[in-house]
Amino acid sequence: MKVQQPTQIMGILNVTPDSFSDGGRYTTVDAAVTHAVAMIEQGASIVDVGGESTRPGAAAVDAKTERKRIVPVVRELVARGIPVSIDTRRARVALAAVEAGAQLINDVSGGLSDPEMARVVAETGVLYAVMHWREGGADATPDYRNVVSEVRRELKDRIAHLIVEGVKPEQIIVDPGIGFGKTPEQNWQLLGHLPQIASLGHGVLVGASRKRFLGALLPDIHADAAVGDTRTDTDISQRDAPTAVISALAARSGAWAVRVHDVASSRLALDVAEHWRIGAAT
Ligand code: PMM
Repeated sequence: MKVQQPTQIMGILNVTPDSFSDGGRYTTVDAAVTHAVAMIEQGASIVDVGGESTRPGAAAVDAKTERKRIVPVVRELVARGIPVSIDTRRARVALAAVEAGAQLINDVSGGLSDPEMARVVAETGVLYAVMHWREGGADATPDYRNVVSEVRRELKDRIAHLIVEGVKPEQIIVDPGIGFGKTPEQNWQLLGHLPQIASLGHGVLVGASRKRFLGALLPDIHADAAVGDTRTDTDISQRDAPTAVISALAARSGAWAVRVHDVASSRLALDVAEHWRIGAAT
């Protein structure tokens, strides 16, 4: 897989019992594969398999559990010719996934969680998505003076470290880490300044799908106390429309890929953005 335009879709496959929006659904290999095949049919170019939830307050899993969750799924997807990305912060889990055929390592900690990660990336030669992350991850304190320049600078530092460790520039993809220890305002600032992140000279991956800051845009369907106050599937899927709009705008800002749960709505949004681009160019 190469970093290229137009904007690609990375479909999310969380094989965890507790991910924030789809946790518990794809915990059998069969269910996971069926969902991955559907995402490819709907227009995803790659499926991002994750075995550890990164949501705020999520329980940590050990490496063995994470590996046992993801490797059989990666193997099955690769056997069907589906390009696979592995969402992990652990070098050994990443290596096991690459040995099973994964083509991209997606590390939400940008290499900060595991000092061995850079070596695995350099030795395997696969693509590496470096997400912006500070200690504490989703629970980190959002104490930025200028979130865009600080995220850019910290990503630049991570890239410099990776290059020293032998990773090739063309292997590196950057991600501003939307929702990870950032306020809603900071998330919007990062999205609004994606070209500044792109100016690092690497493909940009954007992961805003169904995140909490989008929920704040929706009408308050819990206003009536009699309706109850538990979040339902409908509440979560209402975030797919704002997610799709972000996909289209991210494409206009030159994103390499968007990481989304609902592939069909983002596919449509990207197709609209592409027709718009062609319309403007002809
Ligand atoms: N967000 C989540 C997990 N992995 N990876 C990248 N590169 N970027 C993200 O923004 C990102 C990620 C958390 O969302 P999920 O629980 O829905 O997977």
